[in-house]
Amino acid sequence: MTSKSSQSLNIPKITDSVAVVIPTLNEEQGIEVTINSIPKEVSNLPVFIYVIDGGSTDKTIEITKKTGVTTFHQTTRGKGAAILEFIGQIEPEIIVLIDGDSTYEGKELQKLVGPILEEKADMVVSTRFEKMESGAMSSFNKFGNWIFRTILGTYGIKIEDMLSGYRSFRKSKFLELALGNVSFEIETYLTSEAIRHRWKILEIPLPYYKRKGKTKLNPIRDGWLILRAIVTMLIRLKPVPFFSSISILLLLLSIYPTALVTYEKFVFGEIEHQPSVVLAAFLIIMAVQFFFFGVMMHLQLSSMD
Ligand SMILES: Nc1nc2c(ncn2[C@@H]2O[C@H](COP(=O)(O)OP(=O)(O)OP(=O)(O)O)[C@@H](O)[C@H]2O)c(=O)[nH]1
Ligand SMILES: [Mg+2]
Repeated sequence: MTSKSSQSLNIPKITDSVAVVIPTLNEEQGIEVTINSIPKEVSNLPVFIYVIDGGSTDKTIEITKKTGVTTFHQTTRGKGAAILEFIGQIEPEIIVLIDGDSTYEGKELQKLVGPILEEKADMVVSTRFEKMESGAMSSFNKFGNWIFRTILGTYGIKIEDMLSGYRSFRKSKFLELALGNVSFEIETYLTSEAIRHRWKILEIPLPYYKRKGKTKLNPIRDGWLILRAIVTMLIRLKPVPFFSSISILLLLLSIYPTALVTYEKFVFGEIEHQPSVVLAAFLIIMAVQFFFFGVMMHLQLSSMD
């Protein structure tokens, strides 16, 4: 059976169990393999599979119904919105997210669930880069991932694979997070909120395969959304270092006009490039403003903790 109500009627208490949540949008080629790869039980807990569909027009729904997994129909748009819309209605306490394109190793579920049950981690993330099948990720996406990792690393946030779609956590802890309105970039906001709430994040390298079917990811549009989410993340998590780097950049830009007008003043007695005075003053004032903005943000955020 596949409706929400029948699921809760048939299974009276499933909080002590594991939910594998699969967001799908036209995944007829990968969904069955994904579902079949998921074990029926881990750590003696039953595993329930929930598909949240974003309006597939291919055979995805037909296949999920045939395999008998609970299928929700999203009323919003985007993978992140799909998860946020239904996660509160999913009964099991342990949640595992996995994509429906058969890129992740469903049969490794134990590795994601075990550390949560043993309280060794609040979130377990399967990282993709170490055991990636050749051709599973485009060079452009690899480069994007490297940029994001480097930006975060510069600010002391060591996350190997922030964008992995295969991860586990407790539902009760997830519901405490302020995730707001996310469309696709749920992984970034989830990571950011998890760090802000001081979750223990455990990253484990697991295989990552070439997707079946067509990607829903638009590298430019989604790359931009992810970058925006990263900037939001840095403002929230590292306000002083983040705004100080803008200050330093502005101070560096001010060196040339400042040096020019100072040189003219001392060597020729008057300043020929008057606009440079305005530019130098503007850049220096902005640099100071950004620095204090970061400090104020830090004070504001620490008073909210
Ligand atoms: N419910 C729902 N699922 C979505 C939506 N968009 C994408 N998905 C699913 O989210 C999962 C991840 O999407 P992908 O297109 O594989 O994105 P990706 O894994 O980052 O990109 P690839 O590298 O191409 O695999 C897949 O199972 C998609 O079917 C949506 O709007 N709603
Ligand atoms: Mg994928």
